[in-house]
Amino acid sequence: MAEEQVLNTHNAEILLSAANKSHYPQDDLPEVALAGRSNVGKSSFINTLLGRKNLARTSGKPGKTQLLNFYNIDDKLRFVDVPGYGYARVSKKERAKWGKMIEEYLVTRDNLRVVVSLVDLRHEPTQDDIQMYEFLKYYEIPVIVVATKADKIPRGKWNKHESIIKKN
Ligand SMILES: Nc1nc2c(ncn2[C@@H]2O[C@H](COP(=O)(O)OP(=O)(O)OP(=O)(O)O)[C@@H](O)[C@H]2O)c(=O)[nH]1
Ligand SMILES: [Mg+2]
Repeated sequence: MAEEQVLNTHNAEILLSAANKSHYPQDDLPEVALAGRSNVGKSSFINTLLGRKNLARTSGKPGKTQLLNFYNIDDKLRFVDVPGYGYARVSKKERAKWGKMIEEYLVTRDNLRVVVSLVDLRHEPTQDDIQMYEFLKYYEIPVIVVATKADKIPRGKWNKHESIIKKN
């Protein structure tokens, strides 16, 4: 592989947090967005991929990520940590605001190449998970479904739970 194509994942940093379009980075680097229910492990997934403990802030309490957080990976691509949906303990108004923020990003962002949609392997996909998947399909945004928290169920049940997710 030519040297300029190697991605140095150690060279990663938070770039900015955005509440709307006017704050997005203005260039044409490709972006990978992480979507999923609040607390499913989006921020943890970014840290795991990059081999970092605490680059993306995580929390045992849902609702940690409240803005679109853009991470610069080696000046070649970005991860975009998106606030989680389905978090019940925020007001309706607040939830509508988050929904708009996420939708604006997903629908209008030319840099977006793929959405990694995280689901909890322990449970059937929620209505919100299914709605997100259908939304992405409708807008023809490529999506990769990744299951988290596999370590919380016995290995022998992975296949069964995987097929439940695939069925939905
Ligand atoms: N056991 C286990 N715990 C996990 C896994 N992924 C995440 N967690 C834990 O789940 C909690 C939530 O993780 P976050 O990465 O903050 O979740 P998030 O999806 O970013 O949540 P919001 O920012 O609220 O939308 C934390 O306590 C993590 O340590 C996993 O694969 N296995
Ligand atoms: Mg988060």
